[in-house]
Amino acid sequence: MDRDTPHPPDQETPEPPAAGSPIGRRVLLGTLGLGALGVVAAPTLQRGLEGFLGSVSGEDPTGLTGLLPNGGGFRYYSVTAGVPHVDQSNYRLSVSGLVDHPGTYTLADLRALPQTRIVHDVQCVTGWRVPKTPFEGVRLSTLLDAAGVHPSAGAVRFTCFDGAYTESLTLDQARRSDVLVALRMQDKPVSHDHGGPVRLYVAPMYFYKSAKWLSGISVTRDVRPGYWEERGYDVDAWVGRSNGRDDAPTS
Ligand SMILES: Nc1nc2c(c(=O)[nH]1)N[C@H]1C(S)=C(S)[C@@H](COP(=O)(O)O)O[C@H]1N2
Ligand SMILES: [Mo]
Repeated sequence: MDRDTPHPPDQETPEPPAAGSPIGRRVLLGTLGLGALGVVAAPTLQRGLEGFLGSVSGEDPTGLTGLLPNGGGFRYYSVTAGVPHVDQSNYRLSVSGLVDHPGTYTLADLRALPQTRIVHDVQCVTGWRVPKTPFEGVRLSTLLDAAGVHPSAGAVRFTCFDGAYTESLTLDQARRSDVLVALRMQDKPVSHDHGGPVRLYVAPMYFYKSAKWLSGISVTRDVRPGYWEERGYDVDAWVGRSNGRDDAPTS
């Protein structure tokens, strides 16, 4: 079956995304190489992506899915081959776009704001799930309120310091109390591999909405589809109610 799976595939649970995703096989292989390589296979990149892809095509790549050490079942995903390490000395989060008060937060600024802790299941659209995972951070709504969102605004766009990943939410979604700019995950600071020092956490949606290595929040008029959404995944990514699924709602 020549199924198109633009999302980093999870071989343990090969449940397909919505049929008809507009992406080709070649792009899938590119995605596999860059997305599913993970921590374990990273050195292979230095030998050249082409050779690597040649060596895995046609084989079961299960062993290449990067299970994070002590990750409690999380898979490592990045659409880029490398991500710069950023820490509290140089982390910046910009808030811009259709707001009265654009600005920049340091990690200390974010820590000084009220923190909210959410315990919720993490669900990747490819099937893997990590139950009851604590996330903690600043409600996105707090940052939006502080920025003063213009009446003309309808959406929020997120950018990442990996230089490639993007995400979007409608303004209504962004203002939900279970959407966090997360500084902690599993009761520890968000690690680099999990998108630290700051990642988005959109609890009621598939985990691709939870942009790692968050560096920009831009208020826009309309939703601009994010990285995976340009590759066929739903913008409104409610767990169990999107991407071809229609289970009992979980949010
Ligand atoms: N910047 C960035 N954020 C991202 C991704 C990515 O590749 N780059 N992958 C998404 C997907 S598909 C998933 S399942 C989760 C994985 O998070 P984890 O690596 O902490 O398990 O991050 C999401 N956020
Ligand atoms: Mo994912």
